[in-house]
Amino acid sequence: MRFDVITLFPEMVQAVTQSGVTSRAAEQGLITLNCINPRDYATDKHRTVDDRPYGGGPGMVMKADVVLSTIRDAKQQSPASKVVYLSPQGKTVNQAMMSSAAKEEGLILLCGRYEGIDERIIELAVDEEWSIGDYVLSGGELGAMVVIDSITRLLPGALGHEQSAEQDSFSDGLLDCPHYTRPEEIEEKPIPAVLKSGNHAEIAKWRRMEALGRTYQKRPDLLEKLDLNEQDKKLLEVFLRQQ
Ligand code: 9D3
Repeated sequence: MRFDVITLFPEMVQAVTQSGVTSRAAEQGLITLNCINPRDYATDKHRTVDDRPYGGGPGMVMKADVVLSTIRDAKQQSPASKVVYLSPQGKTVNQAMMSSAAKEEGLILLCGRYEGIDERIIELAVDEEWSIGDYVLSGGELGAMVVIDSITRLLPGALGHEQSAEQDSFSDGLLDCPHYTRPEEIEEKPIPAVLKSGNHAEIAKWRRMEALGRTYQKRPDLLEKLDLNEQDKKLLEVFLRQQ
């Protein structure tokens, strides 16, 4: 999958290719990251990318002419890619949106800075507008990095151990079960005995029960969206009885 990121801070976004799953995916050629700096498309002596807002007020706005030229060049490099503008006004991303985006050939991720971009850019050249949550960031770069990370781990071969993406929290609409490793006991807290039983069916059942129980307790909103089968309903009852 190809990511073209339009950003005034390319070094910030390039960090995704320097650690972890996304770095390995780039090495393996599963993803390509190409950063395009709008400053390179400014035509004046000072390479101006922003200007004062019409109507007055604080802050600056990214210029339509400069950003449109940048997007046009990105589209020329990646004609099949959707243009996504990261912005607080966008649809809040979720795992389903990441899954569907992972099937695209590529994405052109447009990162705003200052107060945002001239609205006409959105009307003329943006396909979708995405937010990463209801809090204030200083620009779209962290949003683009979140999107790249989340999509990359869904690409076949990116995780090495293939089940992990499926087992992730949210892939089946539930939170993950708890995890334990050595030591077997710490500060008088042992691990749950079932995990040492060697009974893999019992372990799977226990993990499912914990996932259902924690989702009920921590994220009831997620559980409300699911239509639990009879077995899951029983497991949740057992979990709640044990609390
Ligand atoms: C404090 C400035 N705000 C005026 C009321 C508006 C505003 C402008 C620009 C708020 C944030 C930003 C920059 N944010 C992003 O570019 C951004 C973002 C975000 O702030 N929150 C969640 N997702 C995203 S994606 C891009």
